[in-house]
Amino acid sequence: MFGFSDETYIDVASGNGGHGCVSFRREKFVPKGGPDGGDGGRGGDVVFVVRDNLRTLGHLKLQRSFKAENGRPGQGARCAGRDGRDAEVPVPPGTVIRNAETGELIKDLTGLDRYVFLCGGRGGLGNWHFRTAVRQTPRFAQPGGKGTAMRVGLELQIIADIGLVGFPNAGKSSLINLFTNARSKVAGYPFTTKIPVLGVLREGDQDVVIADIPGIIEGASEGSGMGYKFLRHISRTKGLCYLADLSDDNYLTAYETLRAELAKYSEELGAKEHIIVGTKIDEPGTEERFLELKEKYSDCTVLPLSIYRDDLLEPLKHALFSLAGGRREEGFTSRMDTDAYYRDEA
Ligand SMILES: Nc1nc2c(ncn2[C@@H]2O[C@H](COP(=O)(O)OP(=O)(O)OP(=O)(O)O)[C@@H](O)[C@H]2O)c(=O)[nH]1
Ligand SMILES: [Mg+2]
Repeated sequence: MFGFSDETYIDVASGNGGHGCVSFRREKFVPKGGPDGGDGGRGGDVVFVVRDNLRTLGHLKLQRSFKAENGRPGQGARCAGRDGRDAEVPVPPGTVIRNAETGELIKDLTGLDRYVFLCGGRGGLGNWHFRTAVRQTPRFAQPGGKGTAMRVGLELQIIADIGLVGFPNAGKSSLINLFTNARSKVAGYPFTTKIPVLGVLREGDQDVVIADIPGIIEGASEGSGMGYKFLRHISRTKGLCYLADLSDDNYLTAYETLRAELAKYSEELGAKEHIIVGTKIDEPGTEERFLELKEKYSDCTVLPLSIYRDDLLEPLKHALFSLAGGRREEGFTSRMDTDAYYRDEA
């Protein structure tokens, strides 16, 4: 199958705390100098760092294990051991941490720069902490706390403002290529797009991130075709753009079928704000079909599109901007590396 890196697992471990030290002050003119064992250092944490320049989880297939450093043991003369260095796990925006076995959600990193996932063990106390009036020579110290090790699943949920939804061959990739910097593969056969592609539509200082996902077919919510696997990528969009291919005989039912399929996958997805785009309006007989479509869904924004007609671009662009609610959310990068998807596909 295609290796789009949208799911992986890694092994992470925080560091053990350093042991406290047992030591007594031994100095020439200080007989019985008393306990002076220092504390152990803290074990390093496991920290997830969200990096805007990453687009996939591919790099985590090359390094699966992240272990923070152990704290160093304490030393004599009340010297504390050094704290262990943290282990940083770089992840792209939109990453979600899950329990590797059950798939249960542990943490959604959206909106965060850093997230301390596992704390290192605490440093053990040195023996000088344990001196009392009646126990002047404590020959023990506290051991360092143990770090935690576990396997976690990571999942990438693409953060796009608008998701394109359409049957295979409806013209989704053509649309994203026309409007954005994306270069999604276009061809006259179904399932050309095998992995999601993001593109940015920019005007002035505003931009809208659009996601092209593989075509959805009836039964997708039960796993037919390949769109299903990618529905979650559009689950966080602000709006959807349904494509109805006007040159196809199903042009009048496409929208409803697609929407019902999405609703079966998730009610929220089916209820998302949306517009309808009738594509390929340069083909013979499609003008009438478009009017029919527009009339049938008169309570919805229905717009025509042809990749050969520049006059239709502006109204659709406008509709896409208002669907996305103007400005994109804070904390999302506009830098796109769509090529990364292709690299991962290989
Ligand atoms: N005449 C005409 N053909 C178009 C238009 N837009 C797309 N096509 C053609 O329709 C075919 C499918 O286009 P794609 O953009 O690959 O369709 P898609 O929805 O991304 O398809 P999948 O990725 O397979 O789901 C290609 O042969 C395109 O050249 C259009 O506006 N007019
Ligand atoms: Mg496509």
